[in-house]
Amino acid sequence: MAQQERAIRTREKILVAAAEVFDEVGYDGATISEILKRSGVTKGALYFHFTSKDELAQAVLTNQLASVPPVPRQELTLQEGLDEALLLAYMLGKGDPMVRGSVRLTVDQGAPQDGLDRRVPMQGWIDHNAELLQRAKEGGELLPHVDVAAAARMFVGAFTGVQILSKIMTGHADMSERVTDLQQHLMAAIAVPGVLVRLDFAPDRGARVYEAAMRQRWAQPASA
Ligand code: XVR
Repeated sequence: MAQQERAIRTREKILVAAAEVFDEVGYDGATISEILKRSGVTKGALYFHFTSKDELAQAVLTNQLASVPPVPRQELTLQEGLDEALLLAYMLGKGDPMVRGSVRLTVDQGAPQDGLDRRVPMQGWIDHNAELLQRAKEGGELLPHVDVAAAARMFVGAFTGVQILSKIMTGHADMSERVTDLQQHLMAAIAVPGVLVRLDFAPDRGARVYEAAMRQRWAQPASA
């Protein structure tokens, strides 16, 4: 059991190092030898867990949703969705390696045949948003015309767009403000008026959600 835990920690260390390198130099510029150096694990350990750069990158992509801790429950489901967006914006801005590396791998076009499946994290967010919006609908938080599947994709596409814009314009320094703008526009299009006025869009909310999410994560037994 202790041995199994050690293996999990070693795998995690390798993934964080890989994400760091992918964030800094992109998929094409990354080398296994640099990832190995960063990770501080032995060559044998690295090759036990991953046999190629492609496998490392795919694992970082697959880990994207799990690298954002669950946000604390809120009375309004739409506030939880908003909190997830502000939390993700905050983690990108503060330089969380897993989040940054994984997001860069997702949006970089890369060589035409680099073989990475970038749909994995994108489909994960779409499904996650659809589930959250469906709960919001059942709780009477959504305007009657809202198409849950369409809105779920709009949130992912719009977040990705402002993320790229913010990276180009400010190196992610204004991520929280851009995500607040985006959420104000999208929420106004889907929330009933009584819910819309109760939502807290404050850009600095992301930092507070992060602290609360981390406390909550450590207070719970480790799981998926
Ligand atoms: O769907 C998302 C949230 O509901 C907020 C709107 C976030 C989607 C993030 C997608 C990720 C991949 C590329 O960000 C990128 O820029 C949590």
